[in-house]
Amino acid sequence: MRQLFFLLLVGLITACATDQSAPSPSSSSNQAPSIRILSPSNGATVSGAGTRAEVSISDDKAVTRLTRQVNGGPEQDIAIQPTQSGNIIFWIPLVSGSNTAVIRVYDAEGLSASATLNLQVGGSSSGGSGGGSFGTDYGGYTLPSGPTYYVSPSGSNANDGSRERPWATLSFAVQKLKPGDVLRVLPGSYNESVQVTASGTSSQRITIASDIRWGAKLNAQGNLFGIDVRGSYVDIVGFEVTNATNSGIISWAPYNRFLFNHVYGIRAQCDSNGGAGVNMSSPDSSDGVMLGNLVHDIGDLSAGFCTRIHGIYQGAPRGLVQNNITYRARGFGITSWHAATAVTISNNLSFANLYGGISVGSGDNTRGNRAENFLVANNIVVGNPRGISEEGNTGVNRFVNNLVWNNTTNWRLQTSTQQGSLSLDPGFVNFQPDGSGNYTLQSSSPAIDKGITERAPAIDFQAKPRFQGSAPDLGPFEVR
Ligand SMILES: [Ca+2]
Ligand SMILES: [Ca+2]
Repeated sequence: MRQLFFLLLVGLITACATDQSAPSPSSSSNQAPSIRILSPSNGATVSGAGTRAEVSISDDKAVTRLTRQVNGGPEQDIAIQPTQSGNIIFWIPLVSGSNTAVIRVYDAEGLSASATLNLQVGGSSSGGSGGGSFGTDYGGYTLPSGPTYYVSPSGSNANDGSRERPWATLSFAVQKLKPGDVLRVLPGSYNESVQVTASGTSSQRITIASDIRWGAKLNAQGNLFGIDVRGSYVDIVGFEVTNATNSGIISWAPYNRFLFNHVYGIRAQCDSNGGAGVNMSSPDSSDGVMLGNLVHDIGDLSAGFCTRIHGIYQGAPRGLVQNNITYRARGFGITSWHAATAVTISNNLSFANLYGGISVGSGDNTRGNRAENFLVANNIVVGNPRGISEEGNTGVNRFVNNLVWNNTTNWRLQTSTQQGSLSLDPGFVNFQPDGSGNYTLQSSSPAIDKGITERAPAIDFQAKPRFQGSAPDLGPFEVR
């Protein structure tokens, strides 16, 4: 309340000041918006094909448009919700050498302000900035601009959750969230298992995000789950999660989204409970999205394969499983079971799992569902015992333009056929079955421009634009 009053006071003072100066060409009561660049700093040298940027924007009414213009190219819109003030994170694509980026904000009346960044790109230009071949950028993904709260390992749960006075634990912070709220979790270690019971709405989702991709490292301390989502319309974004004994991130309700997380070292047992890295196996978790996650080392690999422990697990209707990288799970890298039907599995990479790469199936559910009307497209599946298979109760599914290579059995379909498949070396920059390689595609890769556009994600693993060249590339990385 005090903050709101302060803003009103500042608004009044600013408005009065303008009334006494030269009249504005539009309306004397409308102020131009303002913009301040928080990162990177002007003149900085960065590596890679671009950089994450953060700006602070404000207007007396609302900023309605944000754009970037790089090296004199076209002015490109960055998707934002209208906001009176907020911080926006976005991606600036860069080329080797000197770059100039102009970031501009507009209000609804068309008044604008801009800030200019001069940036140098040095060194290697492969992958994103930092983090090895997987990259750790949110790219073009931006956090929504609702009421925002913060958590920091150096915070206190006696604080008010502001940027200056952040809370200390996720478990405490998530109890405060209401529809439309954004929780930004600052980099550092969090030793806790988090249960989210709040729900957003279809127009006011709740966002719980690591402020920097994989910067917030959550150790579940041997509890069943790392992040356990019981509510609906909740986004879990960019966390590193490890040391859970059933699942890293799990949903029990519809309309949740798990985006850009890194989940590994999940020690699920090979029993009737099973487990997964990223888990939407509950028949109640329909209409979910699992996109851009890196998931590996799921289950005790030394004990051999287990058909109950998977990298990514879909068990409900109409899910989207896209742009994920999954390897070294005891079962399938990506699987569906229980009540899964009409699921889209596209642009994933699944390799070196102990049972199979991707499976489409249903069973063990009380609702009588059959796995049918799936679209499985644009995936790369390499070096598994089974490549792509149908299991259990299946109907007619579509398997289109997938690359399957060097699996013991590339295809094992029951009730469907596949079209447009490739069985060729995908031409990774450096394939290593233990995850230490670089899984972007060489410029000579046969997987470039071989995807279908139907239901392909608009962005890739690094949240760079998917639609480049004549068609989407296969796998999680769009090269050109
Ligand atoms: Ca204005
Ligand atoms: Ca392409």
